[in-house]
Amino acid sequence: MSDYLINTSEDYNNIYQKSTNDLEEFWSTLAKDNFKWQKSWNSVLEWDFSKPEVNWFQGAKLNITENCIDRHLESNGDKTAIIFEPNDVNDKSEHISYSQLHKRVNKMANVLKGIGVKKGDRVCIYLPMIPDLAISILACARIGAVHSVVFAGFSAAALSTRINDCQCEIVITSDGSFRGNKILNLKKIVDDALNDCPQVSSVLIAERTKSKIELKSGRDKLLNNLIKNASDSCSIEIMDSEDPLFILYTSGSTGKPKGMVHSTAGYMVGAGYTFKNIFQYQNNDIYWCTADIGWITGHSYIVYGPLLNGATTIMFEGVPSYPDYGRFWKIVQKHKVNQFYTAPTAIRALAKEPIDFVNRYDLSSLKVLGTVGEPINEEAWKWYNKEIGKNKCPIVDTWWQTETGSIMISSIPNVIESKPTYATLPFIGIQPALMDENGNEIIGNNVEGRLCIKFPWPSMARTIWGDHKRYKETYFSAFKNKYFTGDGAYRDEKGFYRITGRVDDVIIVSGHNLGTAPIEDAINEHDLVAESAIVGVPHEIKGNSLFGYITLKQELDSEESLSDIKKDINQLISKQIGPIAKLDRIEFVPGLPKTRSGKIMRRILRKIAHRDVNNLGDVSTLLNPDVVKKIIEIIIK
Ligand code: 7RM
Repeated sequence: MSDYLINTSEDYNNIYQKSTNDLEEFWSTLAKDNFKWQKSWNSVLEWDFSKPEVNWFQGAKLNITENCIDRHLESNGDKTAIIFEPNDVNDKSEHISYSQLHKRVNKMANVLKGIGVKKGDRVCIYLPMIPDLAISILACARIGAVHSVVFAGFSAAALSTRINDCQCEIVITSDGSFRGNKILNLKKIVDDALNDCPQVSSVLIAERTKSKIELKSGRDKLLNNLIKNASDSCSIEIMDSEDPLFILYTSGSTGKPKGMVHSTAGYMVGAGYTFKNIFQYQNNDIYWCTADIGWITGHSYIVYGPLLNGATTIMFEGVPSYPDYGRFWKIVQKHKVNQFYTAPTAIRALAKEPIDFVNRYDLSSLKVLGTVGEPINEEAWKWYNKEIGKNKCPIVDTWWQTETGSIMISSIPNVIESKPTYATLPFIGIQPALMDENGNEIIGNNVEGRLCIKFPWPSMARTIWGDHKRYKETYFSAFKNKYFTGDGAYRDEKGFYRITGRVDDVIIVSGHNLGTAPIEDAINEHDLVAESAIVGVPHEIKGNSLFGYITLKQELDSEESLSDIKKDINQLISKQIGPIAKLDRIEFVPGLPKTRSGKIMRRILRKIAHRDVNNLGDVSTLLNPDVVKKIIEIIIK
């Protein structure tokens, strides 16, 4: 029996060694001894990055919800699985035990079966951070349906694109959602989206805000009634290891979002093992990740990772600023949170507020702090360490991606030391490589390059839904036989990694990954816009803010009409993508710098937006070098 727990730096060194000496032996022992299987595998790993094809634990049978719920029932049925902390401070929090969760998931699973959902069907989940969200996810997994959660801040257009891409016929939503002092009418957004999704046959509606909603007869069904009448027992669907568990969309550098497909067994092993070790979760700890379940962080580290370990996980419905900037710390005190996992953008926003919002609360329960989503700057790191961790909580800066399924590079509390702005060392079984622009691996330390991963790991995404070719082009073509992350990284003298940021056209704003292309597509829908280019500029709180260069089809000189166009542009973006993608600054320019093959030179536009114009590099190869001077005059007045 080996759980490969990492408690000391010796453990880490030994287990890491073991995992890289014999990848298959390591992962198969871990998988066999720590998870419940209905049938064992015939082969541990088959892979070929040139296709790319990756199969883990082939031939094995399992259900992930048996691992997340059923196997804890006997010894831990009364233990709290989920603590739901509502948006309104005056509302009571809800504690859902493992046995209650079991019943609620079964009921939901039976509701889904009742409307005809079968193994392999895709179900779109568009819900706020309420228990129904976690329950719906698990209910899908229980009956072998593939869940596709769409973040409930996305617009109708973004939702319909995602529903149609993987051809969902079922949508689960709610009447509305509470966010701070706002109420969002989710059902209305779904109705708008479904105008473009003729294949959707059923919409299940959870009750949350009790807002008035319109029901389309034959299609829309209130969940409450169905749940009441459903049986609370539901046997598990037996799944193959490589059956898809879920699809989750992530922005790409070209227009369409990519539906990353995660498979069942490998994802389970990755999410379970990383959670336990990186957060050093102990039996009675209370763990809280502030992410939204609409993102991968919520999938792996609010739902699956914690539940696989029989942990208690908090789901928070609200926002850090409501009713005031002390809300996070109030929740930490209230539930005596032991592990707290959030994003740099939240840390920066809270660090700007008076320190009294922190000091009002008792944070002594905290043992481990985590950060994820984008590079954390040193100042924010230090504030988090001192003001929240009181200099006694190790910080895990966890680097990973939607595509990787689970954490890839991170320190480990009391095992691998924290170092400000560094994700530090690769997790067990992960072998990173830094590559130069000619495709050669950069050996040694104190070097910087493009971050790749050399060998498969269990929780990696297997494909992009409906577009394996794009999967290959995006991740396996830049560097031969390696997975390319899209990030740059620096490796210091000790071999610690510091992620330096994206090297492609993805910009991370307040922790949301935004591709430049879909935003530009939205802007270009404006009748008067000829062309646009988006770049990111450093922003104190959001990490980056969006700066848009726009060229118009005809000259307009009235300030008033220009400012109307700016408003229209942001409205178009809100409608197509969501308010998170709105531009902070819009500038009208006479042209965009382009290469001879017609590619917009974002590098130059980025530098100008950064006011770094003395070092633009070689602009002589541009099709239109004059335009650069004109843009500089406009931007740097
Ligand atoms: C988990 C998640 C992935 C991208 C990734 C990076 C950036 C994530 C860190 C980070 C520096 C970190 N998935 N990123 N974590 N950069 N330090 N600890 O965020 O698919 O939404 O984003 O986020 O650029 O490629 S994601």
